[in-house]
Amino acid sequence: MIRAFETHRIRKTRELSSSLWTFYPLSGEHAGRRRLVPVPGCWESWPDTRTYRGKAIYERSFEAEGNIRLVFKGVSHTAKIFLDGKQIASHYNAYTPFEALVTGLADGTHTLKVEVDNSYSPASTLHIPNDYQSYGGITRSVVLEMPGDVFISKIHFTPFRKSTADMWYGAVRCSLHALTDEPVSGTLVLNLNGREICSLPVCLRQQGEQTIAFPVLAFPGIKAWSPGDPQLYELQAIFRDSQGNAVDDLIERIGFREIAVDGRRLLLNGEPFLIRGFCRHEDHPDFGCAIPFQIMYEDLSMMKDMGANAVRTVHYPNDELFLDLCDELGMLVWEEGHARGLTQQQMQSGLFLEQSLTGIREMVEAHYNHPSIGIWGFLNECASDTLFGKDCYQKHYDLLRSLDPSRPSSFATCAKGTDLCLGIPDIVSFNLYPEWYEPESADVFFTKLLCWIEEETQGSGKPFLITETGAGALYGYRTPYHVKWSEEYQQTALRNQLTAVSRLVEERRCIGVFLWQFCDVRVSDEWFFSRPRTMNNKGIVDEYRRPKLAYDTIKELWNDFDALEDNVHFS
Ligand code: ADA
Repeated sequence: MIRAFETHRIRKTRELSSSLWTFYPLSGEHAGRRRLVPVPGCWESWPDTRTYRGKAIYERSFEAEGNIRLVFKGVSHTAKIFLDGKQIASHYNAYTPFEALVTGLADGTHTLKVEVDNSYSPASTLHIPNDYQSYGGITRSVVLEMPGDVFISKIHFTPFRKSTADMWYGAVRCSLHALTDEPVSGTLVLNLNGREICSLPVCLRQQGEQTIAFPVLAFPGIKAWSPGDPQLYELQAIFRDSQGNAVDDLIERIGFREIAVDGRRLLLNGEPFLIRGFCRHEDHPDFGCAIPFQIMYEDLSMMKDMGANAVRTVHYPNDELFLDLCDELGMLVWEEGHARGLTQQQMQSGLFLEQSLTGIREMVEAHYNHPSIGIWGFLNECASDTLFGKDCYQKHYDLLRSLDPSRPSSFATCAKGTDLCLGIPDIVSFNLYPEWYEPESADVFFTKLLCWIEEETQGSGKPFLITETGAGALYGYRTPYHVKWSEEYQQTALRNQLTAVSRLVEERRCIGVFLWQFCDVRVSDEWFFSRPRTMNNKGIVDEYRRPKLAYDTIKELWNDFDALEDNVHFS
């Protein structure tokens, strides 16, 4: 399954995933041993390769002729793509999509070979041993597209209102890609829910991509998107040639919503928005990071059942299918660029800046149109307490701003008392673990931190968000002694943390919280010393999504947040 909706009605496409591919590792005990494996999937899910770190080959054949575009939604973590023995693309980073374009392919059967590498090495600055697992494999879907000589490569839709009036407007840009040297003219048409709303004559004079901006469009009678009422519309761009034949199309699902920072408040469609969210890793014991659609749905339903209205995609961009579900089911998303816990020394590695900024660019480009994405996140808990780090943070913020001025961006830090970067983001966001790593009560701890932010940093006057809080519990470990790692301890810690957050919300000093974390996740072996079971056990549900005691507590407390939200609205 590629997306939760149809993305083309004219362009011919075929899914190459949702099928078995030939697979073999290139080194280790089982080097060269061929077998059939499912794509998408992680090789850690199969007996011979549960602990394999290295290179492996995936192969399959397909029939095609003419122009083809192979779209890989995610390969973990480094990919080299070969078609009929010739390399046609390469890509680093498991969590962003990429494509390979080939023209003039002869009619017949072609062999696609993907070399996948999940090694830790100096060539990989973001996939490193960490407090989550970097898996190996073709972990998201693969699509074969067969475009004509012109295809629409992107639609870029930005909704806005003038003041807070009811009328919605949209800025639409389309990128067209010509695969021929001959000039091509035609018409670019936009349809909203099947009805034409605009068309423009276009002339492509040379090969390559050209971006066309439509004049600002007014959209009367639109219903806005919000988590409580996630209204979606279908925006289809069609390219017609000079004879009027429909040559190519691209469909996006859009929503009309505005997200903005106003003083200390976060506004969604002009109204204060209170975040009740979960941090969620793409992780499951049976599937690694290649999460099936049904599990994505189940995760979101459990979050909603507890009263959540938001999700933070720690610590990397997520599968588009998950974002499609957030759009459709109504969840505000903090989507995060890939980087967790890097020291200054790691950030100084030659490749870091290029790999991290490329990841940001690819994330925004691929996910720009999702109405559910409300905040872009970057550089979780990296060296924001050093001058070198500050320069990197500024570069990331500036890039995000230039790619998307329509959404706020922020980073999650834990540098209490030492962060040098709080002047940079639109929202000041902290990961805080009172009553777990920190002995102080949540109430005292949050208050002290806020005083420091307000009195001594450039974060003063900005919205304040808690991007992580929580405590560990081993599923099924129940004891009357209230010790750490018990379900009872986690339940109490979360109750205290959430009660302290709601007090800050009442005082208009906090815009909400993302709990750490939705489910228990596997971590790298190197993290065993502070992670029983080599898992991060702060999930509210365990890795199989079985609820711990804290589940009902959150559900109860987030009901109270509903009342708080009304209160914030009327202030
Ligand atoms: C951090 C970090 C998370 C996780 C968490 C924890 O705040 O951002 O990735 O490691 O701590 O469980 O300690």
